[in-house]
Amino acid sequence: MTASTTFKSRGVTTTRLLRIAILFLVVSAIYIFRDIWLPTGSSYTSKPASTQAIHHIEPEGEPHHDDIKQTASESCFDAPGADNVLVMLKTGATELYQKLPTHFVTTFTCVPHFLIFSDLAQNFADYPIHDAIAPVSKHFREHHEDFELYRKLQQYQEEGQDMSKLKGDGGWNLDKWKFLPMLHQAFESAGDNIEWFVLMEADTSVSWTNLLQFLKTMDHTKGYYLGAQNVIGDTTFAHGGSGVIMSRRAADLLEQNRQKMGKVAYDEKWEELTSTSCCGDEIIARAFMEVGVPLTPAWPLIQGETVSSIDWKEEHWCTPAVTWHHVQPIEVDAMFQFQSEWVDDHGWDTPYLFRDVFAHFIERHISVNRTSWNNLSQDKRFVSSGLSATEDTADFNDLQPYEQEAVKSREACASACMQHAECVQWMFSPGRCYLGEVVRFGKSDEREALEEHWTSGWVHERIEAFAQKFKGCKVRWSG
Ligand SMILES: *[C@@H]1O[C@H](CO)[C@@H](O)[C@H](O)[C@H]1NC(C)=O
Ligand SMILES: CC(=O)N[C@H]1CO[C@H](CO)[C@@H](O)[C@@H]1O
Repeated sequence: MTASTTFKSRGVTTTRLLRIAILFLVVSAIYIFRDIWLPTGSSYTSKPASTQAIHHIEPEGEPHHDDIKQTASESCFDAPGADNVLVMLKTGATELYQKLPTHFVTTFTCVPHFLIFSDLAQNFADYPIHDAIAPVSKHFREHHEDFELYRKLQQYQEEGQDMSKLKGDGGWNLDKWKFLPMLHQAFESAGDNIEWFVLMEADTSVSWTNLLQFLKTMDHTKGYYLGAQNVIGDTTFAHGGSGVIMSRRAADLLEQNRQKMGKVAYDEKWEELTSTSCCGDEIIARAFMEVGVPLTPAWPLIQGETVSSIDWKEEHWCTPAVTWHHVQPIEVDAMFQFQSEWVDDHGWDTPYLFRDVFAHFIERHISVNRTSWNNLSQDKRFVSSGLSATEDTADFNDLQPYEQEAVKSREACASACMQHAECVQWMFSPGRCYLGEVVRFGKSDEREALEEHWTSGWVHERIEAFAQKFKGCKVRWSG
């Protein structure tokens, strides 16, 4: 709307004002009565109505189509399948303010249904944060040593103190108690439209487009419990931080079993098991096993590494990248921006693969050598005899002459890499030369308190040749 059109004539201005007034009333009504009209349960947090309303307002006057280019982030809320997924984010009160805000302004702007679970009930702006631990029996909550932090958090909340000060104070012991109670709360409150449940943590990054496309490859009426496979004792479980996916059928089987046994007896049994287990994600696997739903391995789609630490090898290259773990807020944002660009260019039915992530984030950085850089090369280690070495380092005297030479300079180390046919990257610090047979980007060690910093380099032609081998490869959806 511009001033010139407004002052054209009185008639036009009045009609316009009327239209704006009606629009305003409609939008206000939608906002005020949204709880009645929208079928979501009260435990659901959906996108704030103020931003949702933006979708309902038509641009005033002459539409300027080039000004209102629909970007991925505007349309992502309506992405196909989005309405059938409930995302649960597990966090803790000590890290909440550091890690949660980024998710709200990135991934969660696309997620119609999500629940935040923590170890303390509170609000974060307009969003309710649920206490996952509240349903745990009183005798554990009030007396068990694992719950010391839980009790302390409540005291800090009452006293209006900053909960982040309690960081590192037994958060790990408390964490395992959140898992199963949290699933029950989500499973019980989910609307009929929910076909998939996805559990993530505050340091997990989820690709919304790849996740939705991955879910489309499976049938939610079958029992699925998926994730990055890990083993403890004789339990194979989905690693929590990498992300866990559960079908509606699996959720229903679990809840039916709990009903059948009686909720109180069931919960008591699993609390006892939790008290002796190391980890909540392992407990989930056992609870699903009990109802005949074993883990379906989903690594490497579901990933425990970051873009910097992952080994860019064959298994990954043509696989869609669904999650990352141990990510910082800046990485959550970077992946979200990448996804938005990707969807703008490719729509919602083409997944991006690890190789696309590599092309976007890594390729341009590895054409140069980097000083103060630890590239995580570790397949061959040459260490001069005077220096401390790890167990798997070969005896210096057993090395080939050029390998002994490699510990003397970065040039010699780079040249040793060229002499090993499999070597694609090297890292050197005086007295040490490590070679890598798979690309890992690594990170700056400039700020680390090291006596000697590393210099790293990559063999660009060999990496290029590796990438060429998979040109035109088929998308690998199975783990
Ligand atoms: C990296 O360093 C090695 C050893 O000094 C050298 O041979 C190579 O040319 C350098 N590569 C680039 C891209 O500068
Ligand atoms: C995987 C690996 O090689 N890690 C090493 C990276 O370099 C640091 C020193 O900068 C070592 O402490 C790590 O063991």
